[in-house]
Amino acid sequence: MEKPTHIAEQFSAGNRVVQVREFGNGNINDTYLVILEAQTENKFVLQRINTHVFQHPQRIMQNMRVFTEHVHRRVREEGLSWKTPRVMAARDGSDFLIDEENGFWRAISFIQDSQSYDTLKDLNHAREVGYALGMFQKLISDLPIESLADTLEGFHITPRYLQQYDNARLRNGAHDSAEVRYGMKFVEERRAFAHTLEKAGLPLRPIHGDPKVNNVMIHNETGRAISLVDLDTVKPGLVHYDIGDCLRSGCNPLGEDAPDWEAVRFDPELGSAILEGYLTEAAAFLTEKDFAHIFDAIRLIAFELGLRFFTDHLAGDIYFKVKYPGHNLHRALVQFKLTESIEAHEAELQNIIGRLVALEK
Ligand code: GN1
Ligand code: MG
Repeated sequence: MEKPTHIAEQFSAGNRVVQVREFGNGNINDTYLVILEAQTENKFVLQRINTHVFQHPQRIMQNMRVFTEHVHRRVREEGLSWKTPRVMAARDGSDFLIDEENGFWRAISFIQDSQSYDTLKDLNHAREVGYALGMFQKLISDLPIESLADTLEGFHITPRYLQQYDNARLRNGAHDSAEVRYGMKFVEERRAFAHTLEKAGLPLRPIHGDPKVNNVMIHNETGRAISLVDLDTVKPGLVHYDIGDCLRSGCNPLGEDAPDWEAVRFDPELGSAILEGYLTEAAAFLTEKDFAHIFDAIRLIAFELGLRFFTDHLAGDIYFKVKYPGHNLHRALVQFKLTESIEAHEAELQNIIGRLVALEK
């Protein structure tokens, strides 16, 4: 921890750094929690941005400034109890630091008295996670998309991932493991479906991009969601990808790394609770056309993430961090199983969506 500790000292505003430890389960950036000797705000989050993935990290910081200013103003004006992480300045006053190996570091405040969880604890937690996404999208729904830079080109455009998959498959020649063959067949059967949201004529709006369960901060005492963190992929996109991602992560109780991928299932009851919480905030800015594509969004994003992991496996693990060879293949199979389960629950999910939307009208 010598390096992160040394960097942390540059962001600690003169306070003594007591401890630096790895934090969270991010698949892209390196994340650390820094503990300070300080009266108030005795921790912050330090991150080294993966510049292989985010090739223009300054754009992330620029978006964070635009985003934070906008949300802070709305929260203040409307008297909401909602928190947004602040960017912390380095010693020289800038909001990032580049080390001697060209590593890009930035620090953000920790949302006090709260924590996040990798899986949903109960239906109440599910409603809070949905509410958090609805609140987040509502707060940025009036932010002009032109004011946000594209921090990651092609992110959540499913047909682009299909193209990358085709390239990786061609370059890699023959793969004859049964699991790879299952994956390839799975993708082939859903080729046309990959275009469904891009062809639907939905509007671009500001989105979060990664609203999975463990990015929602839950207040330790009240159990209420008070923040949605991980703002690197806030950019113009389709809100449907956010909705889908929230359910994809929330309704898979066995998790993204389920040891037995064949046992993975989508839990519609948790899905219903997430959507219920989401719509309390989001129904006001969504249209009939948006509602009509919610089911497709849930199915598509599980498929998309599976496709992304699968492609990365074929390409030699160049995008997502892996803990062992075959990790990305395993993750892909988990998402494909989840997709299959979502497909099997289509009628039930369409009913749930119809009922919840009707309630909000
Ligand atoms: C990545 O690094 P992390 O865990 O915040 C990925 C998301 C995936 C997620 C799956 C920029 O997010 O799109 O949904 O892994 N982020 C990027 O766990 O690709
Ligand atoms: Mg993320």
